[in-house]
Amino acid sequence: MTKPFPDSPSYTGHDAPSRLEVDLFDVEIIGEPPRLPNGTWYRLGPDPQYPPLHGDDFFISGDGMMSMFRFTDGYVDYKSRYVRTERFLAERKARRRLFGDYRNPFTDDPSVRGKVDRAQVNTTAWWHAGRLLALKEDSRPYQVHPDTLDTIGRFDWNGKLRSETVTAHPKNDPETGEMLFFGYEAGGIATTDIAFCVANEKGELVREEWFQAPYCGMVHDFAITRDYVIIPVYPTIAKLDRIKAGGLHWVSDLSQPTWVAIFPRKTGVKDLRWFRRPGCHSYHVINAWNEGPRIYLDQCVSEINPFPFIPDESGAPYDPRKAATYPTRWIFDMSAPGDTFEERRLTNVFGDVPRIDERRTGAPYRYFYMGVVDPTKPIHKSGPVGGGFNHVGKIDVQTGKADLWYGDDNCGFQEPIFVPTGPGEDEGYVLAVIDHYDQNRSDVGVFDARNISRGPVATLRLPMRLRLAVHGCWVNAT
Ligand code: V55
Ligand code: FE
Repeated sequence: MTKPFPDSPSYTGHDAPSRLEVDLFDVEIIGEPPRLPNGTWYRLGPDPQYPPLHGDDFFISGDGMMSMFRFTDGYVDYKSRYVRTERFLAERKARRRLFGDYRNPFTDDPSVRGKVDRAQVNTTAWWHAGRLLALKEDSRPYQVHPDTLDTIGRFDWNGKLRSETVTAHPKNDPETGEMLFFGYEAGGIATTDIAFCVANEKGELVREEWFQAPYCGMVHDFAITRDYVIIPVYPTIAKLDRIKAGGLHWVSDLSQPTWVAIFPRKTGVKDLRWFRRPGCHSYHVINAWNEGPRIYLDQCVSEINPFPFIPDESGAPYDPRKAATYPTRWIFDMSAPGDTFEERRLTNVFGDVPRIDERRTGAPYRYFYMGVVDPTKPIHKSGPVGGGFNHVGKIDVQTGKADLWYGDDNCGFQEPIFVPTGPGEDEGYVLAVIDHYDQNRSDVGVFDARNISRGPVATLRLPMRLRLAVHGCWVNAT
């Protein structure tokens, strides 16, 4: 590589590109060896292979790096591999970056523009029906081998999928074994097409229905309940003219409302109803469920788009207080007419990357786990993905109480995940990467889900830094 990475926040410090494909056999375990079931924690995040084509780019515009911690009989092995996307291979051949800015194909090098798939698949490692998928919301999945992390190839359900995109936040229904998902910009860049899809428990695509959004807004996540599908559309808006002119994919326009599409799982989008509230933003759903026609949707909600690199249409400067992502409950009544809904905050702390016991997806639940930001303590980053989480937290949505652990002034946390060891939704372990900003190194904290504030019961000590991985999943060996 003859061109260095730029000296900008996306490419320096703890988030400097790692680019390392690692095989670390027998990770050092400090403390009580965790009695986790045998299984694997897969994680995926952006890790740019080459410096940006046009000076700088956003953190979320890196090549997908899949990694795994494999737990076997009390021992842990670590492995990481780039997803060999068509883009990754083309750039490797050229020994430089060929693709341009984040979600802007009009800025690509002419040698690849419109000819090579620009998918980076860098956001979520997802497991369904025996397949490990690498997902990013602007493109279709890639499939990765669960043991070797070798790339199997592009995955489109045997050519059946029509949507050009698949969300990084599908939902596996624990009752039916189905994977429900959606794609926005389904018909192409800046379109208002949203596709809703279902893969059955065998992993076959059995349903794909399209509908139109009021504008091309960002739809990072969605929710399912036993009877309904909920797809919120936020006024972070893509405009084709701007993108074609080489401008930003996203600008936030809070003069537009937030729209929430709700339709019955049984009858689909022909019975879709839109609800609305003043413009706001959310990246992540916590969970949702329904009691008859009453639907409860819990999400981390902020007043503005919390990514500092997504500007406001009005020119308003980034305000970290308005970017605070508070766990919030929205309550919809499908038996009443109208397009409004109730809203209340679930707790006084804020944070993001919430995770539940996924055996309760779409059903009533009590606890979730997330990265928590305490603005009175040192914050090492901003934004919702790796947003300067300075605590690991467990929130009780019945009482609003938070069980928190603060490491020290020089550390932060990546997405925590819950691994059950019994039927209870806090009966098990919480795993979270701990980034030591003062040591250029990371660890994994293994917490007792019933006592987060005690601190890790075991620490997996790593000899290297882990660049931020956005989302992961736990897969039992059986
Ligand atoms: C997010 C992450 C992305 C992306 C859009 O977590 C939104 C939010 C890592 O990529 O492209
Ligand atoms: Fe996400």
